[in-house]
Amino acid sequence: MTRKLTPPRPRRRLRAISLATLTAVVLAGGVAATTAQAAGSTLQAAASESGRYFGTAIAGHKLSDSQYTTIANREFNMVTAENEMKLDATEPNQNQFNFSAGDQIVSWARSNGKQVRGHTLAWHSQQPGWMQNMSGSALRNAMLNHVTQVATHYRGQIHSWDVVNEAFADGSSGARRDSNLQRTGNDWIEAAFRAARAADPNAKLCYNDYNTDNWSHAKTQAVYNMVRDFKARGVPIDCVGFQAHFNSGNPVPNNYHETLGNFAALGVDVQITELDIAGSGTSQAEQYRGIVQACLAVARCTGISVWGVRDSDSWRAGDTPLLFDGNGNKKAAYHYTLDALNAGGGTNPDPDPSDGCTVTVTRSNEWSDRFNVSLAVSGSSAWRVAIQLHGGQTLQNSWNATVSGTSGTLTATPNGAGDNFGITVYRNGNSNLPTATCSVP
Ligand code: 9MR
Repeated sequence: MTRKLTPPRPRRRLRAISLATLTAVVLAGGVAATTAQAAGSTLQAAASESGRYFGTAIAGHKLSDSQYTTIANREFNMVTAENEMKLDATEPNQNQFNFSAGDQIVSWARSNGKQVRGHTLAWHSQQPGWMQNMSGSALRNAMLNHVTQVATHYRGQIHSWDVVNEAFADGSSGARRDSNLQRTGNDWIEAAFRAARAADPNAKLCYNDYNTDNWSHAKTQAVYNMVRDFKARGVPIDCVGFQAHFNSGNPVPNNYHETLGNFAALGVDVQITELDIAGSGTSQAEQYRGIVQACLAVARCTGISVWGVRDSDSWRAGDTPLLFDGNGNKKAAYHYTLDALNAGGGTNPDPDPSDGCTVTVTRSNEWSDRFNVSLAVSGSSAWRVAIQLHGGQTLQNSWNATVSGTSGTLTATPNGAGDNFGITVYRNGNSNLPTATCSVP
């Protein structure tokens, strides 16, 4: 069976407006909004609003952990096998293939309605022992046989394959990474892509790498030049995967959107394939928001996958780089990511901008029991903002405005401190970003 990605829709699908939102808009004196807030309540639902997927790496040995599978099944609709489809797992002895661990993950994914990214067919790392010791045409042929056999086994079940992984060197050289595969000849990458296309013509074929996020880095430029050359010469490549493993030594670049956009302009999809960001709290959350915003700004950025479910599942667990803590609780990074997917930019815009002023709503700080919301008014210095809290949420505090009400619909008016104000909201189990409508009284 062939499953193909629906291309991102140019406009978000309109979702049913909730009674609460409708009431808020009517109470605020506005016209019932025609562009309701979508508010997908899971990562996969929110990403689907723009036709994108949201995925995770899955480790087969964790599929018996019900907390793990509950979160994974609820939040994600794309699955990457963290290790189970790699070369050492699938061909432990030459020409003896073992697909049991990979099949288990594909089976879990498909029985739960999820798509699968294949990872990875040709890589210098995690080669089985027999391959590590090979060279020359024997290695080239063994590599091509591996690509063919594995892609054939999974034919029709893979959304995108990381055909070749991590083939460029780090640092300023812009060179290919030295490896036994590279020493078989510079054309090994395109040979692998051609073999993968022949074996599974419907899978999207990706080149996947890390440290390729900053547009000005030599490695990014080198991969870009290879993809441009492949497109010019008709080598079958459909996508570029950006692993996106970030920490203080490799921070989220502020030109990420430019990087994704420039690759997409070559005529390939771009995918964020292994996202994790070392850190905690608001600072980590803001970086996740930036990544989502960069992807949403590029039409051909078709999806985002994080590299694990909970921090404790991460290959760098000590960096707490994921969206759920070790107990399965949603972190600030989760809420910022969900907001950004829902609103296209991490803000809820005024659903009725026709009545003299507008307001945007942005999450701005997080604690376990409460969070801050920043509201920015424009269009008039005389304003009245109706803020719709979600079910359970209550007001703790406000600043730079006079705010009345404690739950449901709050009303804010200027108190002389300008047009930017804020509130602190107790979650009481509901972390959705409030919505707001501005009018001129
Ligand atoms: O998360 C994977 C970890 O469990 C393995 O031990 C490791 C072995 O190389 O690979 C990790 O996944 C890597 C991925 O396959 C390719 N990009 C970098 C990932 C993190 O190291």
